[in-house]
Amino acid sequence: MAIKQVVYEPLTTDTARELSKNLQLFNQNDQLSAVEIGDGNLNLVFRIQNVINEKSYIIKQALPYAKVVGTSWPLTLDRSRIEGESLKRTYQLVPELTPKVYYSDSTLAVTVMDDLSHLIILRKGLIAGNQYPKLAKDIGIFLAHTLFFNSDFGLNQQDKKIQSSQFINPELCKITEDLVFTDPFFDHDTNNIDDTLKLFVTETIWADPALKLEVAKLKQAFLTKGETLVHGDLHTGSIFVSEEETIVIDPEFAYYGPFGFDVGAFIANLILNYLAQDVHLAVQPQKKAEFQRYLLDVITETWQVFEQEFTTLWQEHPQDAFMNVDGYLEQTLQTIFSDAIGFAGCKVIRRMIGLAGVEDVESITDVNLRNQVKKNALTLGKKLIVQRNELTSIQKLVKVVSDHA
Ligand code: SR1
Ligand code: MG
Repeated sequence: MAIKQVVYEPLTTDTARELSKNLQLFNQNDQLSAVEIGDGNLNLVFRIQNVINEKSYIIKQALPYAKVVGTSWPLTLDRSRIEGESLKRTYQLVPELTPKVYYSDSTLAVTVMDDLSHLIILRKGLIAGNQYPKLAKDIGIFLAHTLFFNSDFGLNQQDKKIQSSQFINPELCKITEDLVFTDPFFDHDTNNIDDTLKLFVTETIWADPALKLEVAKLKQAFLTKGETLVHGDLHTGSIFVSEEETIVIDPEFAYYGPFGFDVGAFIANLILNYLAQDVHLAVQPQKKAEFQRYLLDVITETWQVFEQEFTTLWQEHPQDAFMNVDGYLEQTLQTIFSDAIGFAGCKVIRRMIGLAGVEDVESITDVNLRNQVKKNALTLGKKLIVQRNELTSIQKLVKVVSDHA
């Protein structure tokens, strides 16, 4: 059905509309609207809609550079292939939590998928103080199924090796290695730090050798633990939600990495929203307390659902002879948990001082209030990294967050 495009060119609204007709997503005579709606750091995103019956699709196209910086930062188009393959694999495992891919083309670097415009990006929903009753359960299930069934525990070990070779993603991993695990911990020119915060960052982060040692270990885990196919960028901007639905998008950073990476990313972004609510909801103390309690409950329930579901999958679909050995499951879960807390700490810190901030915090216009949130986040991120092996239960983790001032 598709017409193979041999040369890459960035789409325009006109060529995106034309492509959707060539792909027979619509009839030739349909009147279509096309709008570029991408607000992320890297890609073009077009929404193509039949103006009469409102049927619509998303065409996502990778640009050959990082949009957030410009053409001076070239970036592989292969991330589009990775994203398409990851979405298709995830759709096999959790179809209700993933957009369906209708077409992908690695030359044009496009992926055509469900339009999710009836949902809201979770980050925006949380900033607005909305609660999503299904979120924790859905993300717990998403994490358990994707992480288990792409690992040697749940996938034939030969198949896992073949699959892992399809997700070699060096350039996108390098972004994470630099922006999450390296640059924020040094006085690096990619960092984005208000002058009034620089002394605090110097003393609290850059001059702390014990912190740096722990970050070095976490970076090493990111570099070497090819345990399972991770989403690779599971922040609250990568999740669409409503009260009834949760859909995870945007796995262009997917690669074979540590079990705890996605878990940590999700927790980190909930923590950042929690800290930012000190300002956003400052004039509504009761709503603030209630909403922050909700965020902690989401963290708790996500982990509990993940743990229960992972345990069930471990017992029902074992691929390794050792999986019924006493203590193996418990030790695996404990390692996932402590890795996740450490990764969460790194992600909290990178969003405060690194290249790409988060709207939850950056939308605080008063620089003093924003800096106070950033200071809280930096010291909490540090605690998570250095105390990760002592935080041996979800209750202990949540207490560290709620006790932190
Ligand atoms: C240059 S890309 C900056 C960040 O945006 C993505 O969402 C990733 O988190 C990446 O680190
Ligand atoms: Mg993204």
